[in-house]
Amino acid sequence: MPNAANAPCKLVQWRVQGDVRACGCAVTAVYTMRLLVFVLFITAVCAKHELYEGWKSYFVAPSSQEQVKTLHDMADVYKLDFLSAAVLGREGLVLVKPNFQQPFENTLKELGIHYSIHSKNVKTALDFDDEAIERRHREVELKNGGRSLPYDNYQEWEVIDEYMQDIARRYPQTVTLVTPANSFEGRPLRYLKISTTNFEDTSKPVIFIDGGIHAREWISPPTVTWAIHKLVEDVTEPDLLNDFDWILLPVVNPDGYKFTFTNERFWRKTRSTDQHILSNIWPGVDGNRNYDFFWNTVGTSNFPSSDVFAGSRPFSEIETRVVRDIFHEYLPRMSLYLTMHSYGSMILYPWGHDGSLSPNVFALHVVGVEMAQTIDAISHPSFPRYLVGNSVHVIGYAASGAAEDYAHSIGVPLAYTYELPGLSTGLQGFVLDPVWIEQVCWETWEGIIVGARRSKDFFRRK
Ligand code: 0X9
Ligand code: ZN
Repeated sequence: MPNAANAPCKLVQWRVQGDVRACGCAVTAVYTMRLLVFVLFITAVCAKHELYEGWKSYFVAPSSQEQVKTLHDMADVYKLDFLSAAVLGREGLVLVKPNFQQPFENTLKELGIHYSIHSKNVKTALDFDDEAIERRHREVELKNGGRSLPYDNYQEWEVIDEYMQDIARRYPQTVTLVTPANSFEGRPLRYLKISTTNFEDTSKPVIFIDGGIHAREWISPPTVTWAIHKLVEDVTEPDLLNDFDWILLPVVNPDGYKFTFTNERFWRKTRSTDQHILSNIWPGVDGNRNYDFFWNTVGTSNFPSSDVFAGSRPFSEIETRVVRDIFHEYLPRMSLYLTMHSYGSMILYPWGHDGSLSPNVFALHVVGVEMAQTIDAISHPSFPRYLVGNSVHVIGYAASGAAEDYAHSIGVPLAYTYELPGLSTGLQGFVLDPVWIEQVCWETWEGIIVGARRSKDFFRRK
């Protein structure tokens, strides 16, 4: 197997076409982005993933609800890290550290829970991922199709950030860049407002989509930047631009996201060090446990070493406060909120802390199913069909303090967590080879189109 760490670093290039070429400052911006991609790429391919030496990943396939629950309970005992939840009829993918592998396998055998090994050494699999990413970088010039942000490969934070600034400069009539705060480590937290009326026509519904709250879920931010692309650079659904105001926040958690490219591929949380006496040793809070909705009551931890540490209080994190403030600023007009996660091909709706249903469950379910059916109809056969439903019932565990629950609890009528598709067969790299990024983005956009249009119906009736 090729070792990406020793591979020569290649310059990344992509084609500049159409209106990008027509504008001098845009060309400069695109060259800046190229340079950024190059510099960041060197960092990425040189990462060695030593931390994951000897770790294994397993597919686990529970055959009853009881086994789903047992698996979930085993997470604490064996320090399991589920990259994709194991649900009935759909196997999950879980990382297991060396010390726990034998007892974990023994327990699975004892309980009759079916499993197979996905990767015998996670570090090796991550090196393989690096190689796939490098291969895509080599092909990028051929494939980029004139878009000013590449979808041939994972998008690093600096590249996304530069893209957002560039789009705002190039399309001042419709795009406003907002930077309400900096992240814990000082990166600008930015979102784009996209509107034909500068948000002044208050009869229009507002749609809010965010991504990247969980740092390691790399497929999430590109689905949000793709939405920007489709609303600004390549408008094939003009009604979506004319009839709605949009808020698009591709990376809620830039510190964590950055850390997954430079240090730990499977980092999930923020990077704050002020939340617990031990936060300097174990930084970070799970952003999706930090919202003020039954905060820290279920599926969370008080301990900062946990991947589901809820923080010291609701909205302890600047990153979640920024999202909260967007909800409140546009609440009366917000018809739809989507928060992009991975992976599992699921569309989840409230309530995620106890599995009970909202009074608006009919609308939530109908629109959720329509988005899923639309995606399934055009989806690549390699991806599983979408599952739609209440998050506890579909994903198999309860968790409080999540974004979609908070949004719905304060009055956003349609609020969903998307668990985007993943592929993890054999040694095909960890979750999704970069060749699939664009496929996921355009499929997901088809779902967003339907969700947006249907949200208008429900918004009028609000
Ligand atoms: O556990 C989560 O935060 C989400 N899954 S992930 O694998 N991306 O971490 C699911 C959140 C589901 N929503 C609620 N619990 N409300
Ligand atoms: Zn997530």
